[in-house]
Amino acid sequence: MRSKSLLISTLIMLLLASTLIAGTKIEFSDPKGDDKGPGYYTYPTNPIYKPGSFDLTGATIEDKGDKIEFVVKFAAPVSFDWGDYWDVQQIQIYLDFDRVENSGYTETIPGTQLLVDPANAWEKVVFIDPHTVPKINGEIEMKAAHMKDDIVLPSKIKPIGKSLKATVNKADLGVAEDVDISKWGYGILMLSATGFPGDWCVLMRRVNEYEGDHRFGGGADGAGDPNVIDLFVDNADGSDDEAQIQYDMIDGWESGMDPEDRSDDKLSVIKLVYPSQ
Ligand SMILES: [Ca+2]
Ligand SMILES: [Ca+2]
Ligand SMILES: [Ca+2]
Repeated sequence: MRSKSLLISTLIMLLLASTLIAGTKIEFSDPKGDDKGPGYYTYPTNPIYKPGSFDLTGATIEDKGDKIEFVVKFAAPVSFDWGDYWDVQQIQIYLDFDRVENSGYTETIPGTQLLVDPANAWEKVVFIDPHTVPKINGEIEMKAAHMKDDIVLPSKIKPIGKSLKATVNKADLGVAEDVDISKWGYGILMLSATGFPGDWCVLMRRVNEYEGDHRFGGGADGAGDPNVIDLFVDNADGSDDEAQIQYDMIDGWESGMDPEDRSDDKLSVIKLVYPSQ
């Protein structure tokens, strides 16, 4: 009698455990006010770049069975004045599936101008951009053909208030339905989208030495500076020290003067966030 009830309770526990994995939800936070890249970037001067538009505040990543839902939050409401689907944000989410040194890419999408630590080399990147799918695919084909199979577009993106919610099919990531997403590494980067990018940039807006109507300032006119305004770092609990960790992580870049000559550039190296660590 006793062993039977033990068996039943074991079965119930197993059932609960599998339900928990299917419903895995990861939450990240990011401090406010660190939307300055390495600590000294400034927004473009045109009023369409509302304060806080590029300031990440949090993210949730939720296992939904055959899909994963990514909600990325920032400090200002999404606007819809001139973009194809929304106006100014571009978000890249780098995923490290195996945490094996040098397994995957250490470069990022061309124009991002960062490298990833080889210990965190990524397998897939989710690309969240306000342009039409044909426009995005054309840009990837032209400028990032060597990694096009590993740049994954969400099946659905919903701008809601101060967030973008992107739904991604696990099949498009090439992972099994029972994968444990809490074991992955995440590199979530905030950039700005533009329909008129540099000819080696996949739809991201550049940072220059001086800010302009549609250019961020504080970087370089060459190509060595990261075109990233905010990112999640360390264990992404949103504590104040994460601002400085971010600044230190993506500072140290070097750039020549000529954006077309990238031989004299030195890119900064980022680490991803591992929720299970
Ligand atoms: Ca932030
Ligand atoms: Ca990897
Ligand atoms: Ca940050």
